[in-house]
Amino acid sequence: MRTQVAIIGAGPAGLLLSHLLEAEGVDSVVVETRSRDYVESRIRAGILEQSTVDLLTDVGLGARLAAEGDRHRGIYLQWPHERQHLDFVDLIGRTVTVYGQTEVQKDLGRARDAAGQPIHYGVTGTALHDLDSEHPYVTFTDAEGTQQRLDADVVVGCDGSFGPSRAAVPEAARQTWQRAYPYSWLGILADVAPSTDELIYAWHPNGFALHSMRSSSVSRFYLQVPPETDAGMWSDGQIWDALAERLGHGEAGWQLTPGPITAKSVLPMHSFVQQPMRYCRLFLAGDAAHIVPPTGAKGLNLAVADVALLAPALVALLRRGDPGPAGAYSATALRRVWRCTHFSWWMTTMLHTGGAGADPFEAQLQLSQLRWVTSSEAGARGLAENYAGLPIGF
Ligand code: RFL
Ligand code: PHB
Repeated sequence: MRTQVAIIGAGPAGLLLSHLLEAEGVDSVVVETRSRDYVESRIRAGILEQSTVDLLTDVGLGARLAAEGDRHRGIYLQWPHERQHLDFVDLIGRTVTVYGQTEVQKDLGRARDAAGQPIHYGVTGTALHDLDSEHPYVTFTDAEGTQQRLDADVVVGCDGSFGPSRAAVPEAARQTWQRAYPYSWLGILADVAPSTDELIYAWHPNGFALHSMRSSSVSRFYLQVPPETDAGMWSDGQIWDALAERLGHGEAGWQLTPGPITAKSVLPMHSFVQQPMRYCRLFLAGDAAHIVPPTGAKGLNLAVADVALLAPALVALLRRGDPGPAGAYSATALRRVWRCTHFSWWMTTMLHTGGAGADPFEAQLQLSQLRWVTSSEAGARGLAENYAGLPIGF
């Protein structure tokens, strides 16, 4: 097989890249280890920045998003006896939209179907070759068990944190940074109407809690738990009790409504950046190059921002023979990556508490910071600008 762009991974980064390239007349082939059902049902992010919504809309992927997405003006930040609303529209004139990654993934899948896009699901043994030559290629075994070779002008690693692309950059040519956080999130999905109109991020001495949602009848919640937690250790009753305690803010008139839990999982929290995001004929985009803890809701948005920058760069390279934008891709993308890495780290460390052995000094600093970002216009604007999104190309 031969294509212009070999894309590894059919997550949001890989499928959106293939969509953007096709609109500009550049062909691509996508290879993916999982099944289509699996990638379209895996529950992950839920919040789209305005720039993500604008981009998806501009490229013809906005119809269902406009009909079913729920636009929010802001978020609540809370700590015991206080719940404060930050109104992003008043602060910076931007909104965020609740629309699950599962839905983005389905919209992208349908658009690729309509375009007759070749996507190889269920492949094994993906390997990258000759990236430092003019003729890179990818090999894999397809779902029928046949060995395949895909020749391309460039290879793009959109294969998330467990794929082979990031390690295909020779060690001497890459630099990585990482931070593991001493807690995880227990996430649940419940068939119950949200008990809030907008997301609640709660600081609590027992640990952070987040009330999010997917629709008017489906709620999403997260609880800070110790890193070695097994989701099975928490009964449904214990989860609802912990959520009610941490999300309650001591005011009469607010109650958390529990409901049937339909999914339960634990996700570790870490930060990771690898640079550069280009090595010869290999480009990295999305989680393949960087991971953020989910507290700032940045992971999916950052993957979209990478690809929004990479697609025109590849079009310039492959259609016009102009290497300029592709040469600038890594440095430009990394500016936003580091901004979001900082913001996600900052939200995470402001909101998570130490549990047993907690440092009482640190807790006071966190509470002081929370009071400042909710009472100072300058503080609130800084958070709003980072959360609701910097413009594409920042
Ligand atoms: P993805 O979505 O991980 O897609 C990468 C794809 O590459 C495939 N792949 C391979 N394909 C071929 N050959 C191989 N050898 C391959 N190895 C892997 C994978 O099967 C997969 O389909 O990366 P992408 O496209 O960069 O998109 C990034 C986002 O998915 C990610 O940033 C967010 O979902 C992060 N994230 C969350 N972000 C939030 O903002 N809020 C959340 O609540 C949230 N929850 C999560 C998350 C990420 C999770 N992961 C990665 C474990 C929950 C989880 C569990
Ligand atoms: C989610 O709805 O899954 C979600 C929302 C906001 C976050 C993280 C996850 O910061």
